[in-house]
Order: sequence, then structure tokens, then C-alpha cells
Amino acid sequence: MSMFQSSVAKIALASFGAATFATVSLADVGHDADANIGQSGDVSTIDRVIEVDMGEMYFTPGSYDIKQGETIKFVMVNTGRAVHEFNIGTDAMQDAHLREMTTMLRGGMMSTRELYHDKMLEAGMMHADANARLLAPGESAELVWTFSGDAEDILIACNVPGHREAGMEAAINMMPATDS
Ligand SMILES: [Cu+2]
Repeated sequence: MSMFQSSVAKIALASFGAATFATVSLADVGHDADANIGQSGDVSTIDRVIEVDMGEMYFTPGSYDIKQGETIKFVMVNTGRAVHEFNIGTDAMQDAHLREMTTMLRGGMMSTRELYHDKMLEAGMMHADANARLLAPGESAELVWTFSGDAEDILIACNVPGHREAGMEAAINMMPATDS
């Protein structure tokens, strides 16, 4: 995360020469770094599969009850007309990612309707984060995640600028691991 953040800061400097913009990115490096949201899940220990529909501006289902330690395979499809993101993280992580997305839009790495993978590669912003998927309209993806962390404010959000503000987020309700 911190390597990614620092590359974002460099890109901000290189692309815009805007000291203020770089400062904003750097200010939050390490912020919330201790938040434990869990980890990439092992495909051989999947407890449940949840299908997720993404569109303007929603996730369906709109909230998720997940037991502590559960490994979920999310299968998401973007049935909308805009680029959408599925991102598991704390509120602070989502905010940091919103800034990265803003950089990508301004840097021409994506539009609201398309992803330009060659330009992302060039800039070193491939969006291959384990906890997130970025989907063009019509695309689908999978993400296997083990909810073994202790962060209390985990949610799923789309950080394409303007989307989360328009309601594109879904609550994760962590439940104690009781019955087996
Ligand atoms: Cu979105």
C-alpha cells in the first residue's frame, strides 16, 4: 500500500507539477495502515459464494452479513454503463483510493466509461490490489477474501469519483464466528 501510495505521489508530481496535490496524497500515507481488513482468501476454503450486481449507483445486495473468519468468493458483474469498482476497505482506505482514482481520471488512465490498461501500466497504476476490482461496463470478476481482520468499519465502495457520494457503497456487518 505504501509503495503504491508513493508512486501515486510521484505521478501526481510528474503529471501536474502540483505541490498541493502531491501533499494531499502524501498526507495520508500510512494513515489507517494498522487497519486489518483480512486477507486474500484461499480458493480451496471458500465458505460462501456471493453474486454482486454493480450499476448506477448501487451494489446489489446492498449489505452483507459476514461471520468473523469467513472466506467469501464474490462474483461481481458490472451491468451498468459506467466504470465501477468493488473495493473492500475501511472508510479511510476508501478515501485514499478515491484520491488514486481521481489521479487516474485526470491522468487519462480511465474515463467514466472506459479503462485504458496500457496507460495504467505505463503509470504503474494497474489496480491489481488484492482487495479491489475495477470493472469496465459489461465486465465481470471474482474476488476471494477471508474476513479475518479486526477492523470495525469495513465496507464495500466504488471509488470512481462521484459514485460513492451518489450512494454506491454497501455495508459489511461483521458477526461473531459462532456455529460451524
Ligand atoms: Cu461506481
